[in-house]
Amino acid sequence: MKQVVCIGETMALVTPVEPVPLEQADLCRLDMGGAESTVALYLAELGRHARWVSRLGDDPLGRRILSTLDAGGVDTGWVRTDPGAPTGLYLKDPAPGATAVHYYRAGSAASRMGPDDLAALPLEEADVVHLSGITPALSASCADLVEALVARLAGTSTLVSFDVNYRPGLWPVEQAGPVLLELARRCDLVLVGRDEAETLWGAATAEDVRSLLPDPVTVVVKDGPVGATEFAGDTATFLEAPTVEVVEPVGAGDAFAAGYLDGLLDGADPAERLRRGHRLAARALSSTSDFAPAPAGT
Ligand code: KDG
Repeated sequence: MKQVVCIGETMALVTPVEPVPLEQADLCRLDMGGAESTVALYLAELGRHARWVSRLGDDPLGRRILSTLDAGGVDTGWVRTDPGAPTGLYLKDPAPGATAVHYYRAGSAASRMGPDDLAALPLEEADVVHLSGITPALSASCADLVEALVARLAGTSTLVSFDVNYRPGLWPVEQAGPVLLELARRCDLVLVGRDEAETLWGAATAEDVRSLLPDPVTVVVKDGPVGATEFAGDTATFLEAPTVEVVEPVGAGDAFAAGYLDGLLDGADPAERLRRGHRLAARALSSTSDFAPAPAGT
């Protein structure tokens, strides 16, 4: 079976049960959130062999994350427990039109990952290795891990998928912009929001992003409710997004990435790849969880 390996940090997540600001919330839910493990959860749900690679603390939150991923069908066999550091935590703070996040992740177990975490893993056997621009922002050793990974997989048959995922709470744009652009240029597939490309690189349109990331990189530029454009070789394909009543947007990009990768692994044409991305993103937009449970009866 085709295998996707997703690498990155997952944290415990506290979210108000109703989409109200934290200061006003009476009830909160304990959940988990991590861009790459969310992609793995959707892919596992779609019947894919999806692995997640990371470190967790030797604590109840780490064990809870591990058992949730196991129950979701994600292969966690390569996850390491680090007794020397805690599992990270983040809080979602919904506000009209935007959700703020508060991180308690500095010095977390995952932030202590480095190139050695991957050295012995047969990543070349995977069809896709998926990573995000969050990881190089976590620590110097995590930045080294990403660098070593991209260098190692260059020129192999493993497709390196990179979701830019700029997190302003982790690093300033002046630092993140050049690092993320340089990494994106060396990956096979890049997923990026139009607005984040503008923030990071001043690229205002999908075509501007394409000109920064030319062939052979396949680029998917997501423009929220407008739609998404895939640039592959000389071909540009745009697909409008479905209309969705947005409950909470965090996690929609990960859902899109999973749907798109699922289409790619099936050899689906560009419009179908984008359609699968939009379909899962719509599900995530309708939920306050990063990984949105499948609607009843599906
Ligand atoms: O894409 C959603 C992620 O932002 C969320 O799950 C938390 O991975 C996360 C991060 O590091 O911000």
